[in-house]
Amino acid sequence: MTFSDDVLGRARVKDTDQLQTFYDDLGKHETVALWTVANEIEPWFPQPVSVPMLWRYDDLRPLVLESLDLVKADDAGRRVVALVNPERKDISAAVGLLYTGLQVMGPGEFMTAHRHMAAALRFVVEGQGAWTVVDGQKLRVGPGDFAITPNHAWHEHGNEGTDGPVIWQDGLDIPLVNALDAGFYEVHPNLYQEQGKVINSSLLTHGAGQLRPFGFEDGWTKPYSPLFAYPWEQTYAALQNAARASDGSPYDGIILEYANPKTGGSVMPTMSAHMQLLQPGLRTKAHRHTGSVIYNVAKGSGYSVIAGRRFDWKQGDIFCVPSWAWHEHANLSASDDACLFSFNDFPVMRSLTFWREEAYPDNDGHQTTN
Ligand code: GTQ
Repeated sequence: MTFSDDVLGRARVKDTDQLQTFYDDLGKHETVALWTVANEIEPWFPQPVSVPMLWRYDDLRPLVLESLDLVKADDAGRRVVALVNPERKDISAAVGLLYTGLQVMGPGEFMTAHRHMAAALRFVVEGQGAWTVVDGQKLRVGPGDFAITPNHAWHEHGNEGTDGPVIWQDGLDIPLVNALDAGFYEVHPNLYQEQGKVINSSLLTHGAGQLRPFGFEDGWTKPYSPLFAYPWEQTYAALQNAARASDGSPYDGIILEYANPKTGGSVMPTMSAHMQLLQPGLRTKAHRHTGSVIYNVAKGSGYSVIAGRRFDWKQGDIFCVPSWAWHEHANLSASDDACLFSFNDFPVMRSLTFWREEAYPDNDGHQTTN
């Protein structure tokens, strides 16, 4: 579909020498005639600057491991290889206003505590022994686990394993926070947090799904989930169970949102996350929506068609879908599951009433690839 701007109600002023002089005069006073920029700043529909991207884990992993020997984690602050959209280098975003990176920690390594306005989440890609202390609570996380670091919560990370490095994916809303000029950052006054005695206490207390604490742990008033870590085994079992009873979404297969057990809503106010199961041979239909999404292939292999382009993926690969881009997914295997972890800025879209969604109207719901 193409839209012409040459319609009543859209800016359609023809240039003249006299107007050009007028525009120059406006420019001298740091002003502009709205009608010269109106169609650009008020597009008919979202025009993301970010492009669809796929980063292959086979390409990134050797570089991430190389950084282990090159810089000390605490010297770097965080030893992270950030994934940057070629069109968003100015703000270090992977897509839209979302940041992502691969963080590596060697055996026995740990870092000092800090907090910032940006919210963070982690998806563990490989390695045993990772921990993070969030709000004074120590969480142990392993491959496939999802964990949150809500905004302004103190956090510090480490790897107490002995076998080898841990690599996890960080997801943060740094570009969003910066776009709103709201960034603050603090180093912990004692460098390290005091820790509660029980490890994974939020999981032990709040991790039983529909079985909620009754008459205790009621005082939670923070605007994020009291559950900080979501283990892979529980997540995968939930997907398999749902698959026995439902076909899931036509666009995403069996897809589950990591929820705040207090509200049923997203884990944090700015970002939400999903894990989805694409059953063997499944090909979803295309849709598009406002909001940006970053995926990590948790299991299996397949492909996604994003804005008409096919991206083949396998475990560990990271790819992104810009706002309002058509997208659909396929599991190529006839025998094996594929699982996609993803995180997004949907809570921002919803709370600001910016959420829009539509199904691909043609070709039985499938894009033609170019
Ligand atoms: O772990 O707090 O990848 O502050 C980028 C910025 C991780 C973190 C990143 C951060 C962090």
